[in-house]
Amino acid sequence: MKISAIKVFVCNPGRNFVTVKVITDEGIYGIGDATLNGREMAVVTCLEEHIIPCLIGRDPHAIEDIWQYLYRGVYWRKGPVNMAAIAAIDMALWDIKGKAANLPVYQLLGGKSRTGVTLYAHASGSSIEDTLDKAEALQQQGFKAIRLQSAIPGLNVTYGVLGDKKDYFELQGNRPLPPEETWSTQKYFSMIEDLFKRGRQRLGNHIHLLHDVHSRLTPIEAARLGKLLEPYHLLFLEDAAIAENQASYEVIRQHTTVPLAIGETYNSIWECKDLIENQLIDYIRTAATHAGGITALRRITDFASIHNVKTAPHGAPDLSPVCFAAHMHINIWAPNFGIQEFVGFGNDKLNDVFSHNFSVSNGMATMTDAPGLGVDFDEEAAAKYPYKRSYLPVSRLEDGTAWHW
Ligand code: GCO
Ligand code: MG
Repeated sequence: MKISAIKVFVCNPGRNFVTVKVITDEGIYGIGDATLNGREMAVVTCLEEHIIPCLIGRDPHAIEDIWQYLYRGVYWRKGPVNMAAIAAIDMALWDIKGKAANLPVYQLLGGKSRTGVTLYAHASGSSIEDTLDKAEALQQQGFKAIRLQSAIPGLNVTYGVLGDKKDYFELQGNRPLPPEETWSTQKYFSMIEDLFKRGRQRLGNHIHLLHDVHSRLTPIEAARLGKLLEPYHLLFLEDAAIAENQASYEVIRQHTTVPLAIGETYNSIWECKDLIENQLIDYIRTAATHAGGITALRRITDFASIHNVKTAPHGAPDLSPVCFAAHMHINIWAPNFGIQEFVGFGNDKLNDVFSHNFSVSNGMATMTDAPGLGVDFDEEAAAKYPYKRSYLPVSRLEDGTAWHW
């Protein structure tokens, strides 16, 4: 079998997605997700101009060699653009291998370690009351784990809070220039404990609660938050602070037993190596699309497992259902799987473009035994939803200082 062509598609069925299709001379093709929000076209150019010409005529079964060829073989390693491009090729090759073997990808990884994938859903409200109403509705749908986020009184906008928008696609789908939002640590601290205190009172002790700080705190502030939230026993606190300096998580760890999670923006194992090796985190949140595909995620997963770190792959709406499918296969296999983030695939346009074989019931995702990844991409449907330049918001402190994501 040989790779005969590779096509790249950019479409916007709600928000932008970059999808790769690797086609072989035997008619089997594979699909991969290369979406890098706010920098989509950079990945398209990387693929079309620099990567695809090197792959035509190669054996698609040589997944590891192609991965190393694209990673080690170039002078410029890592980086989000490069790794998203490698990731999409890698996912597509696993899809092809599964289809050729007539087996779902998880069988090629080692088979099932569990019957289904436990999900955590999002409750993001315009007030604590609104967040808890949403959380209660999710609990009634059967979700066993819920992320609580609430608007911060005194700030005009709080990142991720839907307001009058029906979903994240409507909230973030089309912003031709980056909106700017204001952050205040002081105001955040005046709300956050109440959210979890009232959350526990209303939702009970059996539900897993989570929270995402979106890296707005410094390590010592994150340590304070961890201590403050200890009585409400979170499953994890996510992105409590930036960890470009991985050792800075020692500050948080020294002060609190709140389980810590990080990694959704990481592009390689090297960005989480010290965090994992020194057991400074409890959950690693790397995504197949951004960390180099299934091959790379499998390696991070195994490395994490020997240091008591579980996986909790990123599952935001800026990852396509192809990435979600890749996670499903890894999650079903991984001995140290923790939990999968899930925001739902309720958007009709998205379902017009991508078809998939997973379903959700009682807070768990399961999938059929379709060969490969079990997802498909409709080129004609995608053509109806052209790319639109779009950005995430930029965060500033109240005095105008540019702040962390
Ligand atoms: C998450 C993420 C999202 C990101 C989004 C950016 O945990 O789901 O932090 O909230 O903000 O992926 O597009
Ligand atoms: Mg996050």
